[in-house]
Amino acid sequence: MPKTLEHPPTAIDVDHQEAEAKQALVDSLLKDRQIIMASNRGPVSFTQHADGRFTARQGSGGLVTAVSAVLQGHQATWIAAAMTDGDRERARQAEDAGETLITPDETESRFKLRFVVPTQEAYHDYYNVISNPLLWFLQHYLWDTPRSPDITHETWAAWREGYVPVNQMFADEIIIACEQFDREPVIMLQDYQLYLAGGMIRERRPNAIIQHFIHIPWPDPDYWRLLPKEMRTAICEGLLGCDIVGFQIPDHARSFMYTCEAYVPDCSIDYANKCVQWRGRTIQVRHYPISIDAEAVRRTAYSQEARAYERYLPTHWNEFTILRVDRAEPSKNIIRGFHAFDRFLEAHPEFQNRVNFIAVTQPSRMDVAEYRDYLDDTSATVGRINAKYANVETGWQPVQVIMGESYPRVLAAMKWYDVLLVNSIIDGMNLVAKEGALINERSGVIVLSEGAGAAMQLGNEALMVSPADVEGTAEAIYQALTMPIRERQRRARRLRHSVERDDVSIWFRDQLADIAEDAADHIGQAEPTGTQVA
Ligand code: GDG
Repeated sequence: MPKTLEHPPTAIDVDHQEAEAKQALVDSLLKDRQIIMASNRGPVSFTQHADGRFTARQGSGGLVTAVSAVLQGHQATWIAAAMTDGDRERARQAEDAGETLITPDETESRFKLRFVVPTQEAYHDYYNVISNPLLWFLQHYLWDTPRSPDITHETWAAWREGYVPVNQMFADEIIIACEQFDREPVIMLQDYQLYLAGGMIRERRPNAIIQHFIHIPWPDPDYWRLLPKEMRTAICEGLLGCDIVGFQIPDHARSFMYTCEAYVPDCSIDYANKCVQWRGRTIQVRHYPISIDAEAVRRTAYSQEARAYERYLPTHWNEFTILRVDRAEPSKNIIRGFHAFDRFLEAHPEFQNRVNFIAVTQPSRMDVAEYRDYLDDTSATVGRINAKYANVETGWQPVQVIMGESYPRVLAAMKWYDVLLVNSIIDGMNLVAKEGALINERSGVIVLSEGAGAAMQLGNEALMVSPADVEGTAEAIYQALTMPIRERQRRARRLRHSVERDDVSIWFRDQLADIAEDAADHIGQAEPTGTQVA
């Protein structure tokens, strides 16, 4: 006899049943199927030492942090571009030895790595001309449009000799990797460097299962018009080669559908069911807010290495501490954050000498002039504010910059803030806000940009600011520093619970569950594999 419920199902029962159903879908999808992950930056980068030995170091950045965490539990092949001399040399040796896959670390990692090795010129064009200054800038609304960008013959050359061929190299490597498996693997492409790869794989492997997740915002079609028609259409069509295109939040998913409607002539959009019909196929357009691996973040935050940093970091703290943690990246709005701090000190001089603003900054994309200039401008702003307020008697300097790359140090610093400032102009998600919410020990307040994807989840408990609003951001800093402790505690508790509940495993599970469900017909047709067309 079926068991009768003693009470009607609660929201928790329903959540639990839904989670079990999704997990069952994922388990059946991956029972005898592998994952092929592809991203520009790999999970590790290699350094070769004088004795010829290689050491591997985990890469930084939001994508690698999140994807490495979810892949630990799976057998997967990760395809990435060789970015350093060490990577290139390691890839060359692997090829000479007939080693098809590199194991980054024999003991811990279950994924294997394959490098794509473009020439340095092609890589430069793909990464330093198209991906970062063009696509990243476009997708974060970073242009000063009366002056930039200029799309010139040089941009076109970089597109044709860099972006297109490097995407083709990724597609080729992925196809080779697919051929090793009996069942069609799940291909998961990551981000804006690989927009053309999905379409290129589809051409040669019509039954491939392809999902593409875009970590960064997707602007309105009007802004995409700044890219020549051939480029923007190629980007949309490349993505429409996939089965599912995923974004961080619904707004970005919707903008993508509008952009397809505007620039892909033969497609039709079903906004209600969130899909695009194109050339006889249906492409799902979804959103999956990315998060952090709460357990792993805590492990690192309380590791010996992090604790070692905790011994010297307190020299930076003051009675009140404001923290920001970012790559030296224009979209993170670092300079405007300092302007807001300057306004705050001006408007509330009683805080002078008692508050420190610590910026943990990681130099990024230094081969791109805009990034070098931005870092220079950041340093100049810090110098100006310190010169304006420094107290020669007490030795107080209001702004301190900790430069370099160390994930344990970042997490160690996050334990201590009273205010975490995340004022990005626009941000796909922003993992720093979630890490801070999880591990801060002082019931610190998060001042969060309305433009960060994280606002969707954390917006109720953070103090929200409009990214260009210097005055409003200064005021939010003041409000945070003067907030009664009970309110700080209440907000901090809710933020922490929210991040604990929706961690990165859900981001990953939901994508795979959708692949299992929405691509079910298509997976049925895909067995057995190897139906090559060209
Ligand atoms: C992109 C999107 C989206 C590690 N070492 C250092 C360092 N880290 C870690 C941080 C954080 C991550 O890097 C940075 O992630 P964010 O999400 O804040 O930013 P992006 O790198 O721009 O990531 C973003 C993300 O992809 C995932 O989808 O959330 O919107 O732009 O985990 O702890 N950070 C710093 N120094 C280090 O040495 N500053």
